[in-house]
Amino acid sequence: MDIVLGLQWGDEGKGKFIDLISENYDITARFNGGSNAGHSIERNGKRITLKMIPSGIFMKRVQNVIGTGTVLDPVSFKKEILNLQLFDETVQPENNIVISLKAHFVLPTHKLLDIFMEESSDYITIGTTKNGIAQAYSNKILRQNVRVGDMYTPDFENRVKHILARDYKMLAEGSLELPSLEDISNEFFEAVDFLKRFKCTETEIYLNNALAEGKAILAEGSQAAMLDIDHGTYPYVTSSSTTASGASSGLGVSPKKIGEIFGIAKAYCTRVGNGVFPTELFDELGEEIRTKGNEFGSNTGRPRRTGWLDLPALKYAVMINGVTQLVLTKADVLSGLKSVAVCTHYELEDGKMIATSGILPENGKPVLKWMSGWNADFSTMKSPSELPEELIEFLSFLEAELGIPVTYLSTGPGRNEMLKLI
Ligand code: 2SA
Ligand code: MG
Repeated sequence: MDIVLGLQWGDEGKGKFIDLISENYDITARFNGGSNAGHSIERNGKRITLKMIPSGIFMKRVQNVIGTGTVLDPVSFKKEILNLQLFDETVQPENNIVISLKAHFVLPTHKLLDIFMEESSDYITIGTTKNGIAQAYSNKILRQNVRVGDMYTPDFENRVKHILARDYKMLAEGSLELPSLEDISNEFFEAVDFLKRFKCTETEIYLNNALAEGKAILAEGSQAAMLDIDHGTYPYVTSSSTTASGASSGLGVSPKKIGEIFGIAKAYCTRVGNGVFPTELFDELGEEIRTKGNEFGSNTGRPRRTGWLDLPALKYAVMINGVTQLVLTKADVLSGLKSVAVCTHYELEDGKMIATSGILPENGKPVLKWMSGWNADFSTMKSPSELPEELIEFLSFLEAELGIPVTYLSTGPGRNEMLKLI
């Protein structure tokens, strides 16, 4: 099993890369997160953002697994499937999606509680996507939640109704305008009925049997290393394991079965939501990168914060994930700049330099190395031999610093705008 992971704060271009390489696999599998993901894929000049559906969905022979480590919102999933069918009427989601019986449900009140907590001064404001992710995962950990497999049991409806009514009592204490309990409940159960059209099974067994038959699996990470619940910039993180070990536990596939680990990073950094961002640019250049790179949340439309590449954080992400190949995206967005910067260290007040870290120390500041910028027409580029010298130097610098090869370089948003370097 190979894995694709984001190495920064998300939106590195995972969807596009997976769509491209999924033809080499029999199965793509999501192992974490839920509808908070936004994996953008371009097809025939049109763009779609997948939230819960794995990015292999456009390959007819690829099966797409929604694994045990995910949280599934049936209401959002139903909308996503209907939207997908409008986008491309040839896809056959009912034949190509396999869902874990052990994946947890996101309930309608989880989403309302997410909004409630984000807006209440009693809680830290994280800047979530308001998809109820933390609420579903916390109820899973509390052992109070319902799972996909529960929808086949006779007391499912009662259990869900009980949870919804209980959550409503808490929500009623706030000032949030609430939809009627009956409406959200009906919408949820209708969506659960829709979900029953899909194959729901013990995906651990499905995946391990597939491996035993020699099939190739690609695990698709959502969000990214610096948003990992354990290893990210807590508390400004998502609530799942976004790293390589999360793929193993979220799918029930042994770490011994893991092969290549593709880490995706942008040539600069972006972050959406709150939290530390050592190399953030607050000036016009930051705005220029945002506009040129179309750095807006693919689902929520939120403007993304922009900044220079953060090597200490990237080294940390490569280390904890055991990344074997780096895929670099968005270098084309920086084209035309006279010089580009990379943060190589965090410098502490006493002059001590930190080269690898998942947290910017409180009294630390980023140290920037300036390199010559590049200028090229990436839209017509067909071969690595056309790469400008300055960019080749930038790539060599990254390879030397990270100790892994850069094997792919994205040259634009389109499906085929990707160069294989090695
Ligand atoms: P949540 O909703 O509980 O997971 O939010 C917690 C933090 O995780 C961040 N997060 C994301 N960051 C970047 N991209 C994400 N997906 C969408 C996209 C987001 C969008 O691809 O564009 O459309 O806005 C994503 N999902 C979660 C989030 O910003 C919080 O910092
Ligand atoms: Mg995204």
